[in-house]
Amino acid sequence: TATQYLADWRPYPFEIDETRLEFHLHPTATRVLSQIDFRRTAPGDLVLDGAGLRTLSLSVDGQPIDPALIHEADERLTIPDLPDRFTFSAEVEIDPQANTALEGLYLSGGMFCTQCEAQGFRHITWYPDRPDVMAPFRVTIHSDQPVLLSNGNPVEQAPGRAVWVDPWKKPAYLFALVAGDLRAVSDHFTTMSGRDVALNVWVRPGDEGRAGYAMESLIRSMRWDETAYGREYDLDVFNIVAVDDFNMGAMENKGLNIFNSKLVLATAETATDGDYERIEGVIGHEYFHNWTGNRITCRDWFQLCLKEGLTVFRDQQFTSDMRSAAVKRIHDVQTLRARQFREDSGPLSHPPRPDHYQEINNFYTATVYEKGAEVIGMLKRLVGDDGYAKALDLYFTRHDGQACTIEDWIAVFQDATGRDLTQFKRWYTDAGTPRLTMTEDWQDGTLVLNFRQDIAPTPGQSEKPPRVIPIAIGLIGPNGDEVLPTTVLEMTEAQQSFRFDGLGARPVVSLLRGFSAPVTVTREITANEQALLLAHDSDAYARWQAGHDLALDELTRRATGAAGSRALVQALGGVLDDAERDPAFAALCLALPGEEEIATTLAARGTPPDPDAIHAARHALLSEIAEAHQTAFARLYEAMAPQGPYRPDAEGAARRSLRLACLANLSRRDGGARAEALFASAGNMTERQGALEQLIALGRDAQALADFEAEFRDNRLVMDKWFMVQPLRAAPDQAVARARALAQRPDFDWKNPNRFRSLISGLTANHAAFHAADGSGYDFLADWLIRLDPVNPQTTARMCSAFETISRYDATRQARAKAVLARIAALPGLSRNTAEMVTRILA
Ligand code: BAL
Ligand code: ZN
Repeated sequence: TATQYLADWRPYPFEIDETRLEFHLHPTATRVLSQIDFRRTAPGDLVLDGAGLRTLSLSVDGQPIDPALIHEADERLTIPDLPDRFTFSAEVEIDPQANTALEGLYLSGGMFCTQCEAQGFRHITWYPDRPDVMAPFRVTIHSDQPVLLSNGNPVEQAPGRAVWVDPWKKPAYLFALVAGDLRAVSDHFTTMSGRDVALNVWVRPGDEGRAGYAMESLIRSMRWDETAYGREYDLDVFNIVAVDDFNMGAMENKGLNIFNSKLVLATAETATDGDYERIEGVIGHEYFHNWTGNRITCRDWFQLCLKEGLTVFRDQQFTSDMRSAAVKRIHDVQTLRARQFREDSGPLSHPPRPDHYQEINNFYTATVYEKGAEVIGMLKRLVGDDGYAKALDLYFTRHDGQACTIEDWIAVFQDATGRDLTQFKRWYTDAGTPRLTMTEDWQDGTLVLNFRQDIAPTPGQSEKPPRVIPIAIGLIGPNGDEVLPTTVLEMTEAQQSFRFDGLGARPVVSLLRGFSAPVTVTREITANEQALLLAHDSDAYARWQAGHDLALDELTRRATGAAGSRALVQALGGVLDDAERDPAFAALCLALPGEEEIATTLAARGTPPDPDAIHAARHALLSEIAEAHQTAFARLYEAMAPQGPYRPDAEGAARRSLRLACLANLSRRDGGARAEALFASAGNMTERQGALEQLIALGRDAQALADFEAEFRDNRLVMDKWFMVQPLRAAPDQAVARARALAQRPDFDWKNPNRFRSLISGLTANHAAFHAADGSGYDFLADWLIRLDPVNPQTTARMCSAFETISRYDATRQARAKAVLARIAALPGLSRNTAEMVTRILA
C-alpha cells in the first residue's frame, strides 16, 4: 500500500467556481450527476478521485471523455490537455444499501445520509477529494423521502425535490446530504448582528421529546462563540440530524451537522450525566468547527490537528464556562493520560502533525485531537490571554476562506505577539511525551528547583531535541499557606534550574498547576507532603493530582507485592470531611487510579505489569477504604440524595457522582442492598446505571439486568449501555465468557458501530479480563475484528488500538497477542485501514 508523505504535497492546478450536483436517490441505484466549473491556476492534468463508482458518462464541455482514462487501482481519473476554463460533467451510479463501511452515501434505518470526512466524497462521484480544493455547491435532490437536506440555504422545496445552495466555499469533505422521514425540533437564534437563524434538530418520529437538550446546547454554543471569540454564524439555517449508524461521534458538515444519535438524544430516564455533558460538548465542538475547520480549513490531512486541536480546545473552554472549570480540567487530564499518553508510549506514537500515513482515517487520534488541544493551551499560557486573543483575531482575518497549515497557525502567533516560536513548533512535529524530572536543593531560605526533560525515542524519530515547557508552580508553606502564587517557569533547555530566595521555612512545591504541559512528572515527594498538597493546594487540579499520586504510589507498591500503608486511607478521611463543600472534587478523589493506569505506571518504571495482581491490589485497597470510612460513606450517601427533579447541570451531576462513589464503597459491605434499592427507585439513568454496575460487580445482577432489558428493549441507545456494562464490570474471570454469550444474542447487531463498540470496548476496558493470561480476551477481540473488517474497516481499525500496549506485558501474553495479530495480518483482502494498524503494532 502506498504511503502518503507531507513532503509530496503539491498545489492543485485548478480552482472551482461552482460545483453542481443532482441526486436521484434510490436505495440500491442512486444516480449522481455532477457539473464542475474548473479554472486553471497552473499547468497540469486534471486528476479526480473516485472509488466504487459505476461510471455512466464523463464529459468536458459536452465532449465525451474516454473511460480508459480511469485508473481503477489508483481510484483516479486523469485528464490531460485541458483548456483554462471548462465544465467537467459526470453521471455515476452508486449503491447506498451496500455501503456498510458508512463512508460516502449510505442508508441508516431507511434514511439516506452521508459521511465524507476524510475521503468519503470519492465514493459519491468523481471529484478532487482533497481539502485544499474549495467550492460553492448547488445541490438538487430528487427523492420521495419527506425531508431532503443538504448544506447551505434551502432555495426550492417541492414534494419529491429540493434545491440547496451553499454560498461558502468548502472542500468536498464538508458536503452532506440527508433524506428521510424525519421530525424537527425547531427554535431560532438571533446573531450578534441581528440576523435570524432557523435552527432544527432532526430526529426519527417518536424521538422529538429527546432532542431538547441538544437544541439548548446549540443555542448556548452559538452565543458562546460570539462572546468568547467574536464569531457569528453565517447561513439562514442550521440543521442537525441524528443518525443511528455512524462511525464517529458527529460531523461538522457546513450548515448540516450529522450526529451519532447517542450524542443528540437524551432524557433523564435514558441518559447519564456523562451523556449530557458529552452532548453539550460535542454539539459545541461541531458548531465551533464552522469557523475553525469550515471557514478556515486544512490544506492537507497532515494538518488535521489545525482544525481538531483548536476545536477541541474551544469545546473544552466552552464546557469549562458552562460547568465547573476545575472538574473539566481534571476530566480532560484523565482522558489525555488514558488515551494519548498511552498512544504516545507505544508503537502507534505519532506527532500531532504526522508527516506520513497510509490511511488517514487511522489518524483521528487522541494525539491529533487531545494533544493538539493541549499544545494550544501551552501556546496560550506562553503568550498570555491577550496575546492569544490577538493571534486568533489575526488568524480569522488573515485566513478566512483558506486551506491552511500549522506553519500558518504558528505565524499568526509570531506576528501578533512578536515571539519566536521556532522551538515551540517541535510540539507539532515531534512525537512522544516528555518526562520531566525535578529535584530540589534547599539552603538558608533559598530553594533551587532543578528540572530535566527526557523524551524516549518514538517510531521513526530517535533524536528528540528539548522542547519549550511551561511549568506552572506554586509554593505551599508547612502550615498550608501559599507562599508563592502560581508562577509559570519557561523551560527551554534539556536541564534548567530556577531559584527562589527569601523563603522562611522549606515549602512544598505545587508542581505543574493546571496541568500546564502534557508531560509526565518524576519527583521525590513524601506521603506527608502529598497529603499537605491534597489538603491545602489552591489549585484544584494540583490538589487532585496530589491525592492521585498518593493513590498511585500505594497501588503500584501493593501490586508488586510490597506492604501497604495507611497514608491514603487517612488522607481520604480529610477529603470526606470536606466532601459536602465540593462533592465533585471528593468524587474525583475517591475514584482511585484504574487498573490500566497502574499498569502504565509500572511499565514506565520498567516492571512488566501483572494484571491479576493489579486487580487484586486495587480491590483490597478499595475494601480497606470502604471499611475505614463506612460511617462517612453512609452519611454522605444520604446527604447527596436528590433534592428535586433531575436536572442535567454540573451541580446535580456533582452530587450524583459523590453519591455513586459512596454507593460503590457501601456495596462492598452491604452485599448490594443499597444498590438494589437505588436501582429499583432511581428516576434517572445516572443512578440507574451506577446501581446496575455495582450489582454486576457483586454478581447480583440477574434480576436487575432482566428488568432493565424489559424496560428498554426498544431503545437502542439504552441497550448499548446494557451491552457495555456487563463485560466492563464483570469479575475478570467471567467477563470474556459473558461477552461471548452476549455476542450470540440476536440483538447484538454488530454491524451497528455503537452496538459493536459497546460490547467489545466494554471488554477491552476491563483490564484484567482483556489481558487474561490464557489469551481468551485477545482471541475474542481478534475474532470480532476479523468479522467486522470486510464490513466496516474504519471501526475495525480504530479498535485495533486495544493491542497497542502489548509490549508492556510478560512474554506469554505478548506471544499470545502477537499470534492473534499475525492471524489478522494474514487475512486475504484485509482492509488498508486494519492492515496499517496491525503492521504498526507488530513493527
Ligand atoms: N471532523 C470529524 C469529527 C469531528 O472531529 O468533529
Ligand atoms: Zn472535530
